[in-house]
Amino acid sequence: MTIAMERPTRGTGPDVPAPTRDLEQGLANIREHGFTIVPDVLTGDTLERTREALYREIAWDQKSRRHVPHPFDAQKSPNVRVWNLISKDPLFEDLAVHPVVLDYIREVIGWPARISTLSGNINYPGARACVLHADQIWAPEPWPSQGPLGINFGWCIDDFTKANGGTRIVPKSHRMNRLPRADDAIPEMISVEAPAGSLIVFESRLWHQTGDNVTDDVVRAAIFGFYQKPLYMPAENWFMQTKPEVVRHGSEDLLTLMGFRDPSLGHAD
Ligand SMILES: O=C(O)CCC(=O)C(=O)O
Ligand SMILES: [Fe+2]
Repeated sequence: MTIAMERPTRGTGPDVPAPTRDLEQGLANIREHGFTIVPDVLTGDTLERTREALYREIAWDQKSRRHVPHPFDAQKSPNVRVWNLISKDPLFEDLAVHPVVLDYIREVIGWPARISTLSGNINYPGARACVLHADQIWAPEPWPSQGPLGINFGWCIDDFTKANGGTRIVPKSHRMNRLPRADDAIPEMISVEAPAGSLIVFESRLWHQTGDNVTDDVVRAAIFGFYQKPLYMPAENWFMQTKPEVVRHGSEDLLTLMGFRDPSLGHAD
């Protein structure tokens, strides 16, 4: 499909809710716009150590030639994804069960939920936009009218700008309650611009994509945590890839999200 590259607006505007730390306001933003931005969730030393840990894992993946291109990303684009973060550093476990994340999960899709992925998405200079999509792409249409089947959390590990490929969003597109189609009119998009440490929270029907990184030397690193109602299969296979020490020592919330606790569909004892 052809994607509008122009008219992304920055910051706030009529369709861009102001960043808020207030849960009720954030939930109202998600209902109205499909997304909300929570500022200063990671700060100071925690943000710095999380950034170091992410860049360390990227370097290791590249050194060990593990990088596998993701089908969403433009071919030959310098966009790198890093999987299975939960097993790679306790700092990433903390992101997966951050209290702000758990609050939104409970309110938007309910509890227990499943974590589908926690992955790094690093947009290097020259990286091209990924395909416009909604994250519940796996759900056959018509989608249920009651609400989203999942919720995504984008951790800004570096500053997000329009130029370095901050996530592009089609505000209110969640109300279409379907995937974008090739014959849709070109949608108006905004580029999320937010400082490192911000959290972008968007429900799974919202149309969005990684932006183009048109800078010469500014990297945009992010971590995306996607959660869904527990009857859907996670994209990452936690039973296969999780380190034994995480299974032994992870928090109850984490193990519930990964399927190690809740004795329902697809659980493991
Ligand atoms: O990289 C981004 O800004 C968006 C990534 C995304 O859409 C996804 O991982 O589902
Ligand atoms: Fe997505």
